[in-house]
Amino acid sequence: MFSDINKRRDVERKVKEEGRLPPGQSATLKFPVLHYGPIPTFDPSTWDFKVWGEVEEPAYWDWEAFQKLPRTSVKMDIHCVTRWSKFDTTWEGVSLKALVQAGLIRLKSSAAYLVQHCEYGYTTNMPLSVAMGDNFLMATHFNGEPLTPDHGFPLRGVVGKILGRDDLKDVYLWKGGKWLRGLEFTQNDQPGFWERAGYHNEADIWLEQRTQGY
Ligand SMILES: Nc1nc2c(c(=O)[nH]1)N[C@H]1C(S)=C(S)[C@@H](COP(=O)(O)O)O[C@H]1N2
Ligand SMILES: [Mo]
Repeated sequence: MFSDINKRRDVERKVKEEGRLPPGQSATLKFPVLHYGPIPTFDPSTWDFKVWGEVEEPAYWDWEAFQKLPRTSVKMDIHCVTRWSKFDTTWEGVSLKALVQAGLIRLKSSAAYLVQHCEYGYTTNMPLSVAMGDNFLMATHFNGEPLTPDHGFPLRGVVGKILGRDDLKDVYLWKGGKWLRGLEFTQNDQPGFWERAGYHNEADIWLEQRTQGY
């Protein structure tokens, strides 16, 4: 539809003027789906969430217990390395920073990196400083609705840019693992699925850290 095309152009012009369009990106009004492999099924009676590694004690929550964790909502712009950006997306779920502040996860001082562990063995890594930012969320809801299966239902990591929070590090969306099942804290960096496949380890969207060695 012509009106959709015009609307997309208007949004792109606006975010560009506002300095919100990272280099090499274009705005989309759609919500593309990107992942490797099949979409897992969800069974609330067997789903669980584990936290292990450099923590004082491992944590374990089943689906019911996970619902009782403190919840946070955050508005962000999300940026995929395949060059689409989606603006003003609202996510709701559980923040790692909030869990740590509430003493629900007790990190050892040796914890320096986070590995997100997802269904089918997908992993992605980031420094603890990035994972503890307000722009990393373990999300159950997108724009007020539960996630759809293709976007990571029932739980996914999501990372993006919070307007005005220039103190935070902004990384590409692959650093948010869909169908998230656990967090591992490590002393040493452990490149994840796309990072081992040639994507950049740090993934800064403003520096266009897309791939390694090209
Ligand atoms: N489990 C899993 N999570 C994943 C991926 C994947 O292949 N598997 N791909 C990542 C990539 S490359 C992107 S851009 C985002 C896309 O999220 P979306 O499909 O909700 O847009 O998911 C990320 N999370
Ligand atoms: Mo991506």
